[in-house]
Amino acid sequence: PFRTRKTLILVSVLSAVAVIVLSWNTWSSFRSDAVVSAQIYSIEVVNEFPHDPAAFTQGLLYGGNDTLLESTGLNGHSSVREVDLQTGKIKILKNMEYEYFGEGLTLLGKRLYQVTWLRNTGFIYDRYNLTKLKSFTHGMKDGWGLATDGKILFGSDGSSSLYHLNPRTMKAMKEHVVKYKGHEVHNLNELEYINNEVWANIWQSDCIARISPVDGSVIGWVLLPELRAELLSAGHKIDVLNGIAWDEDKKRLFVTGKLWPKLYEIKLQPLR
Ligand code: DDQ
Ligand code: CA
Repeated sequence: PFRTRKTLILVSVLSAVAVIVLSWNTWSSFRSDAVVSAQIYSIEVVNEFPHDPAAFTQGLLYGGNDTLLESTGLNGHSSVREVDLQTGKIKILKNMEYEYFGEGLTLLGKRLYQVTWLRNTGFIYDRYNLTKLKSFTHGMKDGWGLATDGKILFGSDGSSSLYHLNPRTMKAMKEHVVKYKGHEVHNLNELEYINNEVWANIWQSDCIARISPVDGSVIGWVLLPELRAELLSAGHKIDVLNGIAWDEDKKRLFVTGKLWPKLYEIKLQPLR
């Protein structure tokens, strides 16, 4: 009886270990599958709208009521503006001082937050008349993109970091390195918060990364080379894709680029 008891204990311990090992393997393969299966999307254009071809778009968001709020760059051409979606006409324009190069823009409550390139300086404007209310410094290495979930701000500085910023201090509360299958994704630029994800234009590419704000992992890629290609083949002197805006009410997704004469409303098509 002693032998059998010992065997029984051994068998139970071994099977317990086996269960733990097997479930751990299942769990890890489930986890790595989740990363590997990042969905790839192409796009379909649903609407085209005029866009100021002199706007070096650096920040873009939907302002409600068929308006867009936009930040433009280049020294001497930088601005924050409210634009009519249908006509592309500027409704309110605030030009910035020569020393500032406008970058990311986001709206939290009634305040518009804007960062600038190569100066650790940002500005807060009144959303309705675009009057400058104050300036701030921030906790990023540079000012590229901004977005918000309605509570905190997300920021990018051209590196692979996605920052969680405290809107009261503009200091970083968290910093995630954005990765796709373990590889760092650099050049994060203009941002947009869409359905619990942060979407980022990758500078000098025709790609948008869909990023989990929880850990910085890339959960999808949107590939849209045809927009820039079409504008270039029509002879337009344009720069890169930049500017994502989401209309939460009507679920409309808009993209444009630097010096692009058009702004596109697009829909995603999963590939494969
Ligand atoms: N950034 O948007 C990627 C942060 C900066 C883009 C800088 C582009 C500089 C263009 C300078 C042209 C001068 C005529
Ligand atoms: Ca945006």
